Amino acid sequence: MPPEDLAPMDLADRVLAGDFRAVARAISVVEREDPASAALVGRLFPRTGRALVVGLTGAPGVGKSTLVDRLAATLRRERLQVGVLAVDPTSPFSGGAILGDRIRMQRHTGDDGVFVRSMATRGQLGGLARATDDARIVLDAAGTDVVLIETVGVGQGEVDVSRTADVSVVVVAPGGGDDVQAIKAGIMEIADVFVVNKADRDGAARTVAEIEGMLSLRERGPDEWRPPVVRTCASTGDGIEDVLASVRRFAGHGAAGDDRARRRARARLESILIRRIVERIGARHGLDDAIDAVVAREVDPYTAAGGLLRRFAQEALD
Ligand SMILES: Nc1nc2c(ncn2[C@@H]2O[C@H](COP(=O)(O)OP(=O)(O)O)[C@@H](O)[C@H]2O)c(=O)[nH]1
Ligand SMILES: [Mg+2]
Repeated sequence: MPPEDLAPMDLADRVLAGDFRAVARAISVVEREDPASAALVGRLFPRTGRALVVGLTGAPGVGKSTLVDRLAATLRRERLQVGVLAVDPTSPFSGGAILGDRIRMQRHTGDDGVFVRSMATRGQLGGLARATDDARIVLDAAGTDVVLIETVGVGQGEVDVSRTADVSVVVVAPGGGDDVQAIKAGIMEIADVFVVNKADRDGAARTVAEIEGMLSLRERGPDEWRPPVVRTCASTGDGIEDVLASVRRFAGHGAAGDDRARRRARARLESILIRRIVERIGARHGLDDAIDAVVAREVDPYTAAGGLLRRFAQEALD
């Protein structure tokens, strides 16, 4: 039976058997938040927890896709199953970056050990982080050893997406003073490993020095992780092994991983709770009326929210 026609439980079983077509189908299901999502994730979740999820974040053009391609090839030589998720909110499906990724990744198509997928953007970034987190569950359950997630680091939403990873790699290239500015503006905190790609270009040493300079300004406890700065030339493959070694070292640095898993679980639970409560309040307790009242300045937002919550809680007690 084609995966499109399968009931969620049968689809889940095919995913667990490692069937790539079923994996693709299951990711579509979670991506559009099909009603079958919850049942599917519920079935898959107990069989997850094995995959190492690596996020690569950085400005467009720094070489993330080229790096991902090289990393995937290296992991394949170790006979590991690899999943690649390309998440690029600045570029909807018609956009150049994803098309480029598709073409570049074709080197791996036909290789049963690499699953490549672009995540569609449905407008809001919160949705993208959620969909990526669910896609991670699908790939993990399907027996993927390493999931590589490529995201464009331009705003807060991308930081959210990168937090779905166990290890966050921030990629920069020399020449763009912009890149280092961007790091200062926020992605600094999420980096577990820095990669200065295009090390064949002038200015690579300076970019490394700038990042090292920023890192040395931060105080750290004796056992606290200090992000290494790795130089690569993704187009030739130089430094790829070092990136992998740094990623694995971070993954083995226990405490950090537990903390991250907890934060991720909290974010997931909170967002599901908020969504469900808002949906229920909206459907039964007059969220739209309250919105009208706030717009008309008949009531302030705190009082309106308090009233809605009271009615919601009252119903739960009845
Ligand atoms: N000189 C040089 N060019 C590179 C390197 N890595 C990638 N590129 C090129 O930079 C361009 C952008 O790479 P891409 O992987 O698409 O960047 P992304 O937008 O971050 O995914 C492509 O033309 C690559 O061939 C490198 O290490 N050195
Ligand atoms: Mg790319």
